[in-house]
Amino acid sequence: MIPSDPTRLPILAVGVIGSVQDGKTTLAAALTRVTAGPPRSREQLLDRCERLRGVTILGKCLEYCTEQRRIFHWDCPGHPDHGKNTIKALSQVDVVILVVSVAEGVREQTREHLQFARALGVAHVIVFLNMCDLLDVPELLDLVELETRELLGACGFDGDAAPVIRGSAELAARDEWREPLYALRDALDAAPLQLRDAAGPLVLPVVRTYSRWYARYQGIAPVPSTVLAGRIERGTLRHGDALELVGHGPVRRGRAVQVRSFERVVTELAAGESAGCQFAEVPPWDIAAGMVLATPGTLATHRRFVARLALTRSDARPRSTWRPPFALASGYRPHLYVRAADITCTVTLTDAPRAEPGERVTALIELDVPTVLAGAAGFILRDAHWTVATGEIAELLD
Ligand SMILES: Nc1nc2c(ncn2[C@@H]2O[C@H](COP(=O)(O)OP(=O)(O)OP(=O)(O)O)[C@@H](O)[C@H]2O)c(=O)[nH]1
Ligand SMILES: [Mg+2]
Repeated sequence: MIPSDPTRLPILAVGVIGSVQDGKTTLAAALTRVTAGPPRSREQLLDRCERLRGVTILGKCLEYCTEQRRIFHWDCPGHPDHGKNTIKALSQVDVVILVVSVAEGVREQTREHLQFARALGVAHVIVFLNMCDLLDVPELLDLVELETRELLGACGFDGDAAPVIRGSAELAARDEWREPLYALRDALDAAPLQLRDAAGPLVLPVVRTYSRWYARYQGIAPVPSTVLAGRIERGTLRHGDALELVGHGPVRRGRAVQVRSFERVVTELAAGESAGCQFAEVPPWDIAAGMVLATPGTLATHRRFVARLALTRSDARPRSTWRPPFALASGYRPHLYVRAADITCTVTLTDAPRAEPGERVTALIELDVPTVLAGAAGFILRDAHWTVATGEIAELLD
């Protein structure tokens, strides 16, 4: 039974990952049918452009409740071209559901998404073996499960302990085979919660922005403002607070003139909540995803830091005959993803002139623009659509 006031339930943010067309969006639609919240179909979860392409591009956050948790469900894109959107979604989650189609087995993005999740500090994974309606040979299902558990172990998760559920999202979304979805709901109820500090100074990494700068002329907004969306990492966001945006250049000061949680306008939101903040006085062209909304004077930005890097193994890309495995040398300039920020950087190896795929090395990293690095769980280095390395910050310099 769902309590009368679901906003009092503890929050669990879940990212649903897996390779392209493995059934993540269909699973989201199926989950809305076995939990409290408006039921949605797969088509309703895709925007117009996504329906035309047939694949998820931006990812979407849904809110629903189980008996014990209020779930923020991030439906991530699986296509390799949209890895950046997957990273931004995963920067806001506590646990992940890995969807693996038993018809296809483990694929390249299955591994890459697990690599993202691990690098961003996610430790708990639930596996959903999807499309079991297409393949009902138990031995083959066992094989896919074994392969998935091995992959989890290789990516730094506890492969033996992870719950693995076999089912079909398509049938569950048609209300035909719901038992696996009940098991998935129970696994979400049993997933570990993260404790967050709601009393400290505010930290809200901006993931998306929406302009309301001209809306006052249309009578929609009373003051020119920009809507910032993201998940509160620490502290409490209150209506009327004077706040500052830190990162990517000079600090911008403004005021929170409206605070929203999904469709609800509220007066305050605590750490762990997904927030939309109408931020007055700063135009949208001065705001970039990756900036952090903070209590004035509490956050510093950094440009240079020492990092421990783990280079992606070359065998992680079994079908990469057309692209050489990446060795890394000093002066290399990939994109660095930390929280919701995406910044070009220069890597200088400190111990050796060159690092090969699969190696672990120490490097000095210099960002092109300063950003907030303190407290970040980890970061990802990518070059075009290919993940070069994941890493953690060892020491912040300046
Ligand atoms: N037979 C069968 N088809 C399924 C199942 N789950 C999903 N599908 C189909 O697989 C196709 C892709 O499903 P989506 O849910 O869009 O896959 P996705 O993982 O969200 O795809 P991307 O977001 O683009 O990576 C759709 O045509 C679904 O109808 C299933 O359990 N059984
Ligand atoms: Mg999808």
